[in-house]
Amino acid sequence: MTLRLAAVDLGASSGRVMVGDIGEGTLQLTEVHRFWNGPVDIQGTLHWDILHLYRETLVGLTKAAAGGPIDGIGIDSWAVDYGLLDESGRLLSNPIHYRDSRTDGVMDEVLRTVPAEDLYAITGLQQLPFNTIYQLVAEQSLDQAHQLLLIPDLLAYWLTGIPGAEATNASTTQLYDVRTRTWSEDLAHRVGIPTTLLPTLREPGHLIGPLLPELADQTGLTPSGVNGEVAEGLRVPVIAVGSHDTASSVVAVPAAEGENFAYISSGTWSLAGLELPEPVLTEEARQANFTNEGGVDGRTRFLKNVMGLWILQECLRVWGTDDLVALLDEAAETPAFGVLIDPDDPAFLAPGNMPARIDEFCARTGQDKPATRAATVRCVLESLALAYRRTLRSAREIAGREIDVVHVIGGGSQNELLCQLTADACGVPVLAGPVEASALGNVLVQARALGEPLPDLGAMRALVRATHRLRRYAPQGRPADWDAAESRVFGTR
Ligand code: LFR
Repeated sequence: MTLRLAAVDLGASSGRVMVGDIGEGTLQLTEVHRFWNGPVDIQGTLHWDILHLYRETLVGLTKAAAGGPIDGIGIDSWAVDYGLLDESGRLLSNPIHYRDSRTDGVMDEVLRTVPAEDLYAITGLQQLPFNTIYQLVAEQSLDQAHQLLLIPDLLAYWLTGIPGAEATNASTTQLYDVRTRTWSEDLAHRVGIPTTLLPTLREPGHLIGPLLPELADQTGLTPSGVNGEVAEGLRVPVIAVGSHDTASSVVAVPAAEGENFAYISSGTWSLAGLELPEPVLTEEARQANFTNEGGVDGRTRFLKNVMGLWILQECLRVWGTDDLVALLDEAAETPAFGVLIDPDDPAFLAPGNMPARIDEFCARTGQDKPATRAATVRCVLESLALAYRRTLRSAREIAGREIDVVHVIGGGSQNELLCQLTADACGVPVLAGPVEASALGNVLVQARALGEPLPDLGAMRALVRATHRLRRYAPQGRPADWDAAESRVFGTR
C-alpha cells in the first residue's frame, strides 16, 4: 500500500503544507507550500492571524491535490494557544499569541489559589507564564464562550465541522490530569474556568471526520481508491495526529532500537529532554521545572523549554538581515566563551530588540557587551548549548537514565555551529536531522491510522532512520571549559 498524506505543520515563525508518500520501506516528504507566521501587534496586544493561517492551509491543500489523490490530512501546531467559540460555533475573537503580556503576573495570582505543588501533582507541567490555564484566567471573552479549541483542533473543526481536543496538545494546557489522562475538572473549578468549555478528548490516530464537501470542491482534494486511482465521491479524512508539533517531532526522532537517547526539538523553541514510559512527578522534577507532556502512544515527553532560536530570529529581524549563513561563518571564527547569557531569562521572551536586551543582560552581569554581530550570534549559540547541557544533565539525573546520543531534530538541526557546540557542551555525539521532524511524525501517525504496518514508535523511527540522512557531530574541545562557562552563567551547582 502506498499512501499520499498531507501534513499541515504550523510553527511559530512559518507554516508548511507537506505531502508525505509512505509505502513499504519508503517515506518521502515534499514541501508544497510555505507561508509566514508570527505575532501581529494591534494596539499593544499580540495576536495570531488565524484567518491567514486557515487561508494558507487551503492554498497548500489545493497545491497538494494538484499532485494527485490525498489519503489523509493531519494538523499540528505550537501548543497552549486556543480560539473560543460561541454557542453557534463561531470564533468569538482572534486568538492571542502566547508571548502577549496579558498573562504577566497571572501565574502568581493562580498560585495563591492552587499551590504549585498541587498543580504539578495533577498536571506534571512546567511553569511557563503562557500555559493555557493562565491565559484563560486572563481571558476577556470567557463569559460568552461556549467551547475552547486549541489551534490545530480549531483548524480541524473548520475543515470538518467536528470539534474535539487532541490529547498531546491538551496535555500542555495545565488543565489536563497527567495521571488519569483526562481533563482535570477539579483544577478548572478551582481557578474558575467552566469545564463545559473543554471538548471531548481524542488520541492521535483518531479519525476526526471527512473534509467538508464545499472544501473538497474548493481544494480539489480526493482520496485514492484501492488501486491508487482517484475515488469519486469519497472525501479525504482529517486524522488526529500528535497535534502538538513537539509531540509529532518526537515521533520522528530517528533513534535506533534500544538506544539511550535524548532529543532537542530545535526551532523557535528548543525542547530538550527524554522520552519516558511514565511521568516523573517528584519534587525534584518540579523544582527543576521539568514538564511531563503527553506523547504519541501514551509516552511522556519529559523536557524543558529552552528559549531556542527565537533570540537569534529576533536579532536578525532587528538587524534587517536574513543572511544567517554569513553570520554563522563569522561566528564560527569568533573566539569561544566571550559573552554568555542565560537564554531563559524572562527578558528574552517577548518580541523586541534582542541585541539591545543581550547588551543589557551583559551590563547586569558585569560582562562587556558583544563587540560585533558575529560575537552576538556566538554568544546566543554557546549560551543555548550551555542551557542544553544543564537541562539534559538534570533530565538524566532526575529520571535516572543514561544519555549516549543527543538527536537534534527540526530546523535547528541545519545549524552546524549549534550542533557542534551542543555535542561539545553535552560531551556526547549529536545526530542531526531530520529537519522536517514534525511533518514526518504527522504523516507517520496518519499512515498507521490508515492501516500502514507501522505497529509502534520503533517501526516509525526505523523508517525515518532508513530514509533520511543524518549528520553526526562528535564532541570536541575540553569539558573543563564548559564547566567553567556554566559556572560563569549559572553559578556552581
Ligand atoms: C514549539 C512549541 C513548544 C511550546 C511552545 C509554545 O513549537 O509547541 O513545545 O511550549 O511552542 O506553544
